[in-house]
Amino acid sequence: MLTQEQIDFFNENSYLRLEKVFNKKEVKALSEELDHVIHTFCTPGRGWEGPWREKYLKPDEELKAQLTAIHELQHYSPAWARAVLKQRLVDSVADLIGPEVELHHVTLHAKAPEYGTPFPMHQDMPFYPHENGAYLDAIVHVDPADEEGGCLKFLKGSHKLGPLQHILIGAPHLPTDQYRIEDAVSCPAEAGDVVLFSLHTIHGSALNRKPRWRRVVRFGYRNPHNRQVGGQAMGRPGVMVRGVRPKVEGVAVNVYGNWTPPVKQ
Ligand SMILES: O=C(O)CCC(=O)C(=O)O
Repeated sequence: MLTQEQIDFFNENSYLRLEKVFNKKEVKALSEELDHVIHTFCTPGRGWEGPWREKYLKPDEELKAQLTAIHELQHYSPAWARAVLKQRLVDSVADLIGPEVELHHVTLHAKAPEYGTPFPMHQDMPFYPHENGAYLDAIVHVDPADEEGGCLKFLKGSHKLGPLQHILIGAPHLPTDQYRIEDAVSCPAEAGDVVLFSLHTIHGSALNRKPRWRRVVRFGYRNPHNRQVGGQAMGRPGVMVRGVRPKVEGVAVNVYGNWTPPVKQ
């Protein structure tokens, strides 16, 4: 699915933008169903906390900054349930970490207009650590995002550093003086584009200053052989989106959740 040029780009830059993965009609359905979920289930919050906020935001911005988040949209909306299985997307992910691909989680980040909360430079590893780097985040753009609109930013080549020690005050983040957002490469994207990056890629994003929402949704995909060692959704089996689940030592597929079925006599 991916060209050698795209794979080389990912290996060198630690991210890859896939253009027009979702067409206009699909984006419209994703956008409308997402708005329904947001209005029915979400309350805007301040976004990630921590000392980094003083470095990224002026005092008035710090007070006004807003972010709306919710997990597992595929449980709320058929358009999002279809999206996690999108063939071109899961085949592209498989080219980088496959052949089998398991969905690990889905998370919305909707930055509010004019004061949409930024994200400090970080790896996603501390949020859901895994044994190795065979894990990709796929950021589905429901709205376009450019420099002024709080687009994603990446430190080139950073995924090769492996897991790094993060500051654990507020949300995990990296020291702002060593991993500077000013040194990162911006990745503007259009609605329908998907940006892939590794669990170990150092990334962040600036304030959304545009007078409209910037909605993106993160799909976390892993090779099912890559065992999770802690954090978000630990122990929860995910939907296999490519290939059939392999048996992996130490990974139980606990379809009962916390309920123990009665023993049938
Ligand atoms: O939504 C953003 O701008 C940043 C997203 C991010 O840092 C993440 O999904 O890990």
